[in-house]
Amino acid sequence: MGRANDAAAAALEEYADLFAMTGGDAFRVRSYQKAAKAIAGHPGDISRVNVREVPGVGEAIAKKVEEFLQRGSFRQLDALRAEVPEGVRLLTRIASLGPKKAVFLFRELGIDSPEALAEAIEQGRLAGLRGFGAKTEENLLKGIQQLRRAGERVHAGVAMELAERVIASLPAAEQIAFAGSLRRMKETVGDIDVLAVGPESLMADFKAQPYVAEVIASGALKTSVRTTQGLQVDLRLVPAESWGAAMQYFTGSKEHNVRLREMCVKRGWKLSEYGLFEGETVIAAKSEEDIYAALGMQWVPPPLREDGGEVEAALRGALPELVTLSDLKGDLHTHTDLTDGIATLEEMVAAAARRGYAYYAVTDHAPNLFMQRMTLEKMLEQRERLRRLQDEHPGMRLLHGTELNIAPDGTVDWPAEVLSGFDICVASVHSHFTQSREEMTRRFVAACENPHVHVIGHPTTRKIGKRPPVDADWEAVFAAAARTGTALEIDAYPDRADLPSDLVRLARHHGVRFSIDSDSHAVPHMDNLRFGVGIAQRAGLTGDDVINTWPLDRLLSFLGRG
Ligand code: DGT
Ligand code: CA
Ligand code: CA
Ligand code: ZN
Repeated sequence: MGRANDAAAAALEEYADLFAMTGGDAFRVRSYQKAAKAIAGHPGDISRVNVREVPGVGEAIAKKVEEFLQRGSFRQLDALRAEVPEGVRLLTRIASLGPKKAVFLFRELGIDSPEALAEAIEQGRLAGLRGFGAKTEENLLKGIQQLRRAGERVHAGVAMELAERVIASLPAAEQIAFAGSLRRMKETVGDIDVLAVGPESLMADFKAQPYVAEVIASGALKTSVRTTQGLQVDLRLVPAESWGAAMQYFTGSKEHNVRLREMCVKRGWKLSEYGLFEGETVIAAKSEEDIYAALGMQWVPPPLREDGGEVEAALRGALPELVTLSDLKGDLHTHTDLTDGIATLEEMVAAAARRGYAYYAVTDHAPNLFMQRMTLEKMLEQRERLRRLQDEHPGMRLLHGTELNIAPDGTVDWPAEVLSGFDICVASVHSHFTQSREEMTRRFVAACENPHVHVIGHPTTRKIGKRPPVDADWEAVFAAAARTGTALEIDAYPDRADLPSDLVRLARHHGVRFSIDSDSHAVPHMDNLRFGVGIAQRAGLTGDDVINTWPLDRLLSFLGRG
């Protein structure tokens, strides 16, 4: 993403928030938010092209963006920043506190942070204020506590494991499923939303589970708990006849749902978690498919429900045919105990065969990752072992590969004559994460230009909650990958989730191909591919975009081994 696009989008978003807080018109707030999103996702660099070309950017917004590009801010933003301090904006993240009340508290009592609000409540300074009774104060304190704890989102791997555990723990449910960001396969999840049809006793069953650390709120139809891992789970009981409507509503995203509700309003219909209604008459409620069909559109796969153009596409019947897990014919990035994996080559290959793969690559680390103690000799021995294993697996092509280290100057571990002996070379950044943007960009471009490098592994190198992404001019890297026919990896390991879906989408604009890999270091890690597929789906990828959905001969010719 171009820096200018990101920065301008962030400024517009900030402006939208501040505008809402100071009582600005909701319609205009939405139009700023939409313009920010469109600019962030626009493939062209807005410091070079006319920003008026971006859909949703009218004259007034274009002027603001142009001023921003010239001097890093714009007049209206400066004015609102002066009016509303940073801490006051944090107040609106407290669950029960809207923007207007937050600004009111600041103006009346000088409360400028969640901490200051907690203190004011404890000192009784809110007593007697209109709209702030004892019950409200209690809710605010709870909200502040939640905000403190909810700072962290977890990656989809943690969330999926817990969601599946919750579902398995409630056998009395007639129907049960998770919705929310997890169903949309977001790379990080704030809380888990589970819907169920079943007896009221489900709520008691839920609260009694060993994974429950604290019951946050409990009623006949909804119970929220904090689990021993700290993650919140909401369980909602829904009527069987509105199962589809409830799944639709609670899957979100909120932005997607807002779009659907707008379409309904135009027709005089109403869409809620109970169904799609015309007056008292139910038009659709039982299944999601019915609801989307009644709105005259294709059913939208959850990973696309982010108001990123999917509503328009579904209305035209033009949704992409998304890549699925069963499309994947093999894995192109895996490790064994020759380096930092824990399973043997034989165990990994046997596991791949059980999965019915048409091809499978072993890509242990190369020598420049010194702690792995790799040598050319060990690598060649492994190659021989793999060739012998090939005889036992006539239906699956075994590929001997390596995961190279991209040095700070963009070179890799071995000379060309060694590299050409591998069936596949993945190349990744494993060191010097803090190079400047220019250096990092040159580094990736050089790796792409190396004719022996087929795939760039986990390109941003981020680890969710642990390590930020490296800084690079991704547009330049993606252009180089497309030009050189180098695939970019979607590393499915859920704490990596790398590339993330917004960058996948952008890379695809440049014509890049992708490899969805597990980066397995043990047999069970192979199951993680589903998270990579989720990322690919969020980016709208089809099977053709993903090299490891291709038949063996097409893959081999991509690898120059045809
Ligand atoms: P998260 O939990 O932060 O990862 O993201 P979500 O999308 O799971 O959000 P969450 O848990 O707050 O709500 C689940 C879905 O329920 C959300 O995607 C849309 C729907 N929803 C919840 N509250 C509202 C609301 O106030 N308005 C609208 N339009 N939809 C809501
Ligand atoms: Ca959620
Ligand atoms: Ca929730
Ligand atoms: Zn790696």
